[in-house]
Amino acid sequence: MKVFYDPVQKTHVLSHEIIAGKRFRHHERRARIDIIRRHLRANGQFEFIVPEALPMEAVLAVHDEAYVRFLESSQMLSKDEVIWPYVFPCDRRVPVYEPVTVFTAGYYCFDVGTPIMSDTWQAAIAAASGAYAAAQHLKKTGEVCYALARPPGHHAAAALFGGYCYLNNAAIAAQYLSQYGKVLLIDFDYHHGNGTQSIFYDNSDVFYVSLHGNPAIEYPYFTGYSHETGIDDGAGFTLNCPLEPHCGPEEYFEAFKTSIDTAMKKTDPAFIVCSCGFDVADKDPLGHFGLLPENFHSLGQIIRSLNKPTMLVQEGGYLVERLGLNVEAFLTAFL
Ligand code: OKP
Ligand code: ZN
Repeated sequence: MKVFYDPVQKTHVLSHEIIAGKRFRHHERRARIDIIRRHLRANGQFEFIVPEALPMEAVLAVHDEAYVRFLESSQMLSKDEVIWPYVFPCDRRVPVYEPVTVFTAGYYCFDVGTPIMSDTWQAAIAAASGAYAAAQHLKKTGEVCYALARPPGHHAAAALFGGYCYLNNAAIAAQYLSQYGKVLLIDFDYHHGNGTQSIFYDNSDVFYVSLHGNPAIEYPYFTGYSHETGIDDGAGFTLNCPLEPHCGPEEYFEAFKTSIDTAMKKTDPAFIVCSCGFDVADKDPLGHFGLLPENFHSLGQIIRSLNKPTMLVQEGGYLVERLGLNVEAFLTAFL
């Protein structure tokens, strides 16, 4: 299986984050990449490819131009500077102004866990390039492939970063593929992909289906309820399945099969893009569905059995010591 990954993705380094007022070492660590690479290398059935930089049009097909220019301008930061948003213009009825200093970066942001450093842009572009290269490879060959994306993408909307995400890697891939046929975007990360949902909310070309922790008590809290089903052309093309934390593998798989079945009947997709969040793993510090390595293999088998051209994009997964094993168990189901 081809794996798209660029070492530049490791230059983005996050020190800490504040969750509900408490300081933690940041969960989105570079070691996540290392352990996945180590496992896939040792397995021997994976071919690593450094993607070419994606065309800016592919980014702008998903993200607003001013937002992209803002992110891009962060390359001008010095090595020790950090843009760390902490004030957010929530009432958008009054005109708000484009950010000019670190104090106004909240204009394009929705949480305090997602700082911007001088290397953030190049890492985000490299991750998005991997997803785009995977989409091109899928279109050309129909072969399953995997983008080892970091930073992740599914919380990033057209003009918002947050949830450790800056560019929406899976959405960029899905948007590209949707030129050639309907896309089913399956998101199994523990957290609702508010960004992906937002990007395709009024679009019937990409069906978004997500299973995630109940947003009443789990990040990102304000979206992911089952009554959110899309608007305008996209009405009926979003399917959210919130589950209780600690529901366990049995209930999870039942819900997974039912949701995917509903989505497949509604779209009959030409392509599947899968946002793969391994924070549904047992003992993950940020997710609580309790999936074991063998459960990830089954998850892969279910997606494979849909029998559609499929590409896989890495999202979350923060239990570093298990992440490589879990990703390997999942991916080998497609071989
Ligand atoms: C990114 B992805 C937990 C707070 C967690 C941010 C989580 C971001 C997850 N109480 N804060 O894996 O969906
Ligand atoms: Zn997550």
